[in-house]
Amino acid sequence: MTFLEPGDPQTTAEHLGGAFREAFGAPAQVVGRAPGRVNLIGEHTDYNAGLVLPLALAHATFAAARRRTDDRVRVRSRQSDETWEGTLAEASAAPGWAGYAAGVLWALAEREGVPVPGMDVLVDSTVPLGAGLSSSAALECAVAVAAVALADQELDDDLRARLVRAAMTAETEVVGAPTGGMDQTIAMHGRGGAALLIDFRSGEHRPVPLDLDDLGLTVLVTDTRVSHALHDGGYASRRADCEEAARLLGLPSLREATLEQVEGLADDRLRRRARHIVTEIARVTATVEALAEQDRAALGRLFLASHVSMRDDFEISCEELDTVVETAVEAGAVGARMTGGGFGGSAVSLVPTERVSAVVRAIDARFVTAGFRAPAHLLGVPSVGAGRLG
Ligand code: GAF
Repeated sequence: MTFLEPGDPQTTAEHLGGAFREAFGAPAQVVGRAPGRVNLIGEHTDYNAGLVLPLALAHATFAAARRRTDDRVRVRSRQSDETWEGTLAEASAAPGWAGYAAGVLWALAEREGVPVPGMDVLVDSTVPLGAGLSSSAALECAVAVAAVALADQELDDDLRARLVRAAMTAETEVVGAPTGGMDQTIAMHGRGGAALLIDFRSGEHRPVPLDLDDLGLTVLVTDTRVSHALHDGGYASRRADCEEAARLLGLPSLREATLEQVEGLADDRLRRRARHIVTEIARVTATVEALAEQDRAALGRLFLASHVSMRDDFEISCEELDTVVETAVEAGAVGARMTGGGFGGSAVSLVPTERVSAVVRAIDARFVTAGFRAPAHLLGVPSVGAGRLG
């Protein structure tokens, strides 16, 4: 059974240090690390002022950096070997992956007033790219952490909040993906052994202990390897539908809507979109309660209801994701659902630990029979949020 491994952070950082010296001819001075995430439940609710319950993965992105004597920025990735170079001002228009890495430096300096020196940056990642596990936010946050470490700033709660905002600005304004903030928040505030309940109306978040041993469950994440991109039309059109539904109901956001109000919407598509949001927010609260009560059956029902809602009402699933969910449950998972933005990417299953091998084998076999590309699996171990290494 092979899982995508997160690797040991210190070893990854050492390799990155060696590669940095080769790429830029001098040693790195700091290394920032930021994790990917898997969302347990609460999908597309963040930009509706709702609730989400993600956990930070052990899989992470690392950014090694060195201060320059001029104000230029060079960012390079071990994944693509492409270098982007320019001034901080030019970073606001950096294309492709550099939009996240250099864009966040621009946002830190220009929007958050955080001093950012000229620097060379090399990144490496164990978060699978394009798998709906928030590799973009991990990239933004790892670079941001490295930048503030170079500027000798202490990463306290206030600075973490500014880094979250800068990472969101890079994503929405530089890359053009109108995302809601869950990924950046969990990357900066993740806790070992806990999921994070984030309330996007109050802006508050708190850890929700996730004692998987006590529950006898493993969080299995399956990447369908169907490509998923947040800057194409699907994500933005769901967001526009939600905003239109709230407007028609005369509400500031769907967080304020009741199911009764939503069922009264005349437009079938908007009614279904809004129904997903209202029921999904309620499922987040119910999941937190089920975790506290260690009620595995309730967790399973909530996961499946969430998946059905995303498949039928929000229409963001795909055949491969539906296949993972169906097969995982048939092979013994307590519950399973697609996770993240949708249109491909990953599913998350809660699997009795002794059934993990059987579930993985069943999914792999079903993908072969269906003629799908082989999926990849990893274990969702709740891990710590972004920080400086060493
Ligand atoms: C993506 C977005 F980036 C998040 O903000 C969130 O909306 C998620 O999709 C869906 O829950 O990861």
